[in-house]
Amino acid sequence: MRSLLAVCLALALLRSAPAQAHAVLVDSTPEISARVASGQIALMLRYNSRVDRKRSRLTLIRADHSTEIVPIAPDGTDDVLHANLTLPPGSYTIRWQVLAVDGHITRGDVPFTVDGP
Ligand SMILES: [Cu+2]
Repeated sequence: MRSLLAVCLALALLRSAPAQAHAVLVDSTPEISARVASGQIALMLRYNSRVDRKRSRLTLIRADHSTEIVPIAPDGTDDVLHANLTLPPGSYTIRWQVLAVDGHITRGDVPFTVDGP
């Protein structure tokens, strides 16, 4: 009974969320247009609201336009996406697509450069 009440309360809160609650990127690692060292890169994307990790997608785009889906790590809070990349020097873009709690999908790009050792 207590958990049912909690679910109802959560639904009520969701419905009263403002219509403009779709996710906007507010911070990232690497930052947009940043230069990072080659090797392992801890990718982090932070949004202004919670996102549905299971219905969100990260795609790595290389300079030759080839692409690769980047697995989203399960850790972190609901407004953050984490992923681990190991990349040789070059120019890359992370294309993100996320589903926010208001049911709206937003997309964007984080371009960055990996420098040589
Ligand atoms: Cu929205």
